[in-house]
Amino acid sequence: MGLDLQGVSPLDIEALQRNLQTQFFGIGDRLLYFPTVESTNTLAMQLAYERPEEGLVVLTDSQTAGKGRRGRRWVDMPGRNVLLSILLRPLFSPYMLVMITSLAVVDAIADICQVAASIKWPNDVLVGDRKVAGILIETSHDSSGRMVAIAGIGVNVNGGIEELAEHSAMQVPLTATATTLESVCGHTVSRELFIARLLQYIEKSYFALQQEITKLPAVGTEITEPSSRMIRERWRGQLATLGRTITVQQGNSVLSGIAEDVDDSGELLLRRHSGELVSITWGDVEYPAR
Ligand code: BT5
Repeated sequence: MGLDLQGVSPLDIEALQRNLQTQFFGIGDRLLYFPTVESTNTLAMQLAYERPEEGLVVLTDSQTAGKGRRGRRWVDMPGRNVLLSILLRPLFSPYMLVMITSLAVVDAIADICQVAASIKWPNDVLVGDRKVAGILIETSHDSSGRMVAIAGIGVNVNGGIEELAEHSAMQVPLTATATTLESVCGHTVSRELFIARLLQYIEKSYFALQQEITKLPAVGTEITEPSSRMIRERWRGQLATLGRTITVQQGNSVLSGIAEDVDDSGELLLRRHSGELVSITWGDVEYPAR
């Protein structure tokens, strides 16, 4: 079955390649485009067994089974969004991948749309209180025990939110919770430029972290701030969750309190109304109506 792009153009891969300023990510045969796939994350993880090199980018115009966390769905409008996965082999912990990818999305939005986005713990990118992008990090290990990670990123780029909502059959209507870059910046956005910028930001932070682990500074070189500390601080600074009264849904249980801080591992420190400080490693944060 052909891809029904409903009058919109598919990704222009040549334009993307012309604009790519990365060293490895998506360069040459590390860029794979498919008009439609089940899920770029699933495909990238399958490809990891044949092509384990870091920086392989899988791109699509439409997913038939886009994945969110814990079995949830990621909805897209064919031909309008950014839907990609990057194969990585981090020497560092996956929580830092959540940080560098969400920061890269915030930075690309600022560059391309001149709009300030923020991060909702742990991995949603919001404009105002509406979700514009989601991130799904999945990991596995190869036969030598080394980690393979797939960083999946979905960004609502063009079209209005009503159109996006039409593509979903979700209990919570996306019209109430989501937005698109076109809606917030008032004009259509080049997906090719956005992807080029996004990959550049992710590659820069990724290699800085890889090098921090493999290299000690040579004698006589200036000792700079370690990249991991800078990234943690920037991520913390972009977390719109901090200081807010929140609820955290963890399966069937709900915790509430004030999001006081995050620790070095990205865990959320929640001050419960009883005064107790609890560390949250997973869950869905909601902001009750103010
Ligand atoms: C995420 O999960 O936000 C991760 C989304 C990752 C999507 C990318 S696309 C490329 C790659 N390939 C994949 O198959 N996935 C990745 P989570 O935090 O669990 O949020 C999922 C929830 O967000 C859903 O239950 C909906 O409520 C909401 N949602 C779904 N689609 C949305 C959209 N397009 N915009 C805003 N919210 C959406």
